[in-house]
Amino acid sequence: MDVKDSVYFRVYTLFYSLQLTLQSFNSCLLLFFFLFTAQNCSYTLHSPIGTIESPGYPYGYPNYANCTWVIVAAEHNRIQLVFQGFALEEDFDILSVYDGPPSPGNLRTRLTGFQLPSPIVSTGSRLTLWLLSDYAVSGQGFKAVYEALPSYTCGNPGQLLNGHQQGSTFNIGDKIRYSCSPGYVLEGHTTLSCLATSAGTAAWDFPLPYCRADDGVVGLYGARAGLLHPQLPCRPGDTIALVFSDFQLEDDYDLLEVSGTEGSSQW
Ligand SMILES: [Ca+2]
Repeated sequence: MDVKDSVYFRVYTLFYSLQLTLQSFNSCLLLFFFLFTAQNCSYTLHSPIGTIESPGYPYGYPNYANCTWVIVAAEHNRIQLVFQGFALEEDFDILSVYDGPPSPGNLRTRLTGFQLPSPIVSTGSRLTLWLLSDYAVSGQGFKAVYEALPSYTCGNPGQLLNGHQQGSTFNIGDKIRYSCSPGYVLEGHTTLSCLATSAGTAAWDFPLPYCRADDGVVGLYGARAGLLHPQLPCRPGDTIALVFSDFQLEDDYDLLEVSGTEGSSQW
C-alpha cells in the first residue's frame, strides 16, 4: 500500500469510525471527545544534562500529541542530543528538531519512522523538539539524552549499527575512527576530525559513516526472506524491521504485542 492509498484508507476509516460514533453518542459528546483527547505538553529544560521521553514511552504516545521541549544551555554552550530509542508512525507522526527557537528558518531535521537518528549538536545554546502525532496509530515513541557542551567540543558523533568506534574524546584536534563488523563494509569516511570553525565553535569534518552488508543485501531484506521462507533464517546480528502499513484494533480491548524489542511493545 503506497502513501496515497494509505491516506485514503485512513480517511475512510476515520469517517467510518465517526459514523459509528454518531450512532452511539450525541454530537455534544463527540465534540467533547475531540476537544479533550488532544495531548498538549510543553517543557523548558534548564539543567545541563537530562533525558527526554515522549509521553507514555515505551508503551506508545497518544494520538493528537502536540509536545515541545525547549532545551536552554548556558551562554556559549551547545547542546548534544543522543537518541536511545525511536519509533514513530512513519510519515504521519513527526518529531521536528529546531536549531534554536521553533521557527521555520531554524528547522534542523524532521524525524519519523523507525531508524534511530544520529546524534544532533546545536550550533547555539538552545535546541527545540516538537512532537506532533495524528489521529490514529502510535509507536513506542522516542527517548533521548541531552548534554550541554562547551564550545571547544564537537560532541560524540555517534555509534555505528554493526560497527565500532575508536576514540572517546571529542574536542578540537581529536580524531574518531570507525570500522565495521565482519560481513559489513564501511560507507563514508573512516576517520572524523573535530575542527575549529570560523564561528568560534567546533564541528566534525565529515558526516557519520555507516556499515552496509557486503553482499549488497541489508539486514531488512534478510529478515523479510526469513519471515517468508523459514528455511532461510536471519544471520546472527541482523535486525528485523517490522513496518505496519495497516493497523486497526478495538481500542482498549484488542491488543497486539511484539516481543524481541528492547522492552516489549503493545499497541
Ligand atoms: Ca499516528
